[in-house]
Amino acid sequence: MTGVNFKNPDLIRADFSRAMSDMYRDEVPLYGTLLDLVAEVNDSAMSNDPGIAESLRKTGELERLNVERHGAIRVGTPAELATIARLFAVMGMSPVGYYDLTPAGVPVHSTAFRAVHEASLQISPFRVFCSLLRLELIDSEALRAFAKTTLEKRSIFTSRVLELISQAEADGGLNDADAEEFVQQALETFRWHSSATVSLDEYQQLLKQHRLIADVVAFRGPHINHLTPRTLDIDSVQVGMPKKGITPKAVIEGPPKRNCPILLRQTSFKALNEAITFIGANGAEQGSHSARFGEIEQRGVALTPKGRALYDQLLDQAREELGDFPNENNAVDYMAILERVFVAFPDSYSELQQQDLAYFRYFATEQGMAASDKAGKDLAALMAAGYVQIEPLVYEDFLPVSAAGIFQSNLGDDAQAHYSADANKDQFEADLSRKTLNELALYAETQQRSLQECAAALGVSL
Ligand code: OOG
Ligand code: NI
Repeated sequence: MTGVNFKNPDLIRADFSRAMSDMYRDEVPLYGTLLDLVAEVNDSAMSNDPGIAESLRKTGELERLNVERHGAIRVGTPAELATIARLFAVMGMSPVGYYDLTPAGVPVHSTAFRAVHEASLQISPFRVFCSLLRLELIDSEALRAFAKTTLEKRSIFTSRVLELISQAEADGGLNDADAEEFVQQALETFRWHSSATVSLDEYQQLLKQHRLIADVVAFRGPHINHLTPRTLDIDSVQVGMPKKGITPKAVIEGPPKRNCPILLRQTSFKALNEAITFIGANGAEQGSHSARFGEIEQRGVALTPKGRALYDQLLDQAREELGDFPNENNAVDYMAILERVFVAFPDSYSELQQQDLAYFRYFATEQGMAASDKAGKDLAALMAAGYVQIEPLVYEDFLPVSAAGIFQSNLGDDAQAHYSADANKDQFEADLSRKTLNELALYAETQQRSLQECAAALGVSL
């Protein structure tokens, strides 16, 4: 009988996330050091403020905190992108959002594969930021043709994983044994290769065009280039990194430190320089490549369209005042400007809720369930009476300006090309062979579900 014994895709994703983390920790020991530091900081954040742990427990985030991470890959062709989407779908991950990185001088556009329902996110919030190289942005015709044929020759998926994807699509899922094999086979796509598919000279030409182009074109597969654990206190991790022998990037991307964290703050350590064997007419040639790095993130509340517009406006204002991309030389100034400018962003959950700036989950309190004077009260009145409590809905996505900063800190400042190309979501979705989901609609749906559950628990209509 089909359909009965399929493994839950959320559990396949959890297994895959664990296997990926183990592989990366073996390959990049500094990532293991980072995981230890983040665990220490998270433990002390929770023991210093028991309210944090309580709030995380209520929303189900406590269980997911230690397994939480995101990664990133860069693929080279539409066919690779479409197949990666099918691979992630087996694990219950859908493409959410569209990110255009060309304004920041990076020749890619991207989406994030992740689970969309809060119950699935609670089992495994693992996400992958996936970028597609825009070959049309290579201006040398000869190099563009070389890149295209090189990419067309490679196969980034094992033949077994392709079979298992088709099987999952045809049958509607995978049983335990097939799911286990799927995880092992899928992992191969993300593995590092210390040998290139091109000569050192070809690599250097690609590199000259753009570091990122070399990273995508010169290798057999889209190696995972970082994995990012989630911390409850990114400022402490930033300060703690050098003590563990890790050098962080100059500025934390995203909003400044606040009482009520919003969206996403991120920092990373620089990519390692790793030895690579290139092919050569007269035998192998030795060289190196840097791509793999470590990153840490702190997630805050998801913003409504109104809140996001205010965030974008304040970030623009801070960057304009700085007059340059944030870097090592202006980092202190930038942080000061950012903090000053963001004073205009309300910093209590009640203001964020009342002004419709952020998304929340609503919970009926014991007092509310016992009360007899609920009928006819609206949400604000129920909250004022202490019958309903709110918890922030965590932001599950990425930020284009921050992502650009992360790319840049690893590619080097020399990687800032100027492209006149525009965002091209239609082309991206055609290449992906499906639509990307709108993240704001997903948050609104989760908020609505929680309002309905809350109303049902209280026996009122909201
Ligand atoms: C992806 C950079 C973006 C983030 O967390 O914003 C990213 C990449 O370097 O491929 O991972
Ligand atoms: Ni990242």
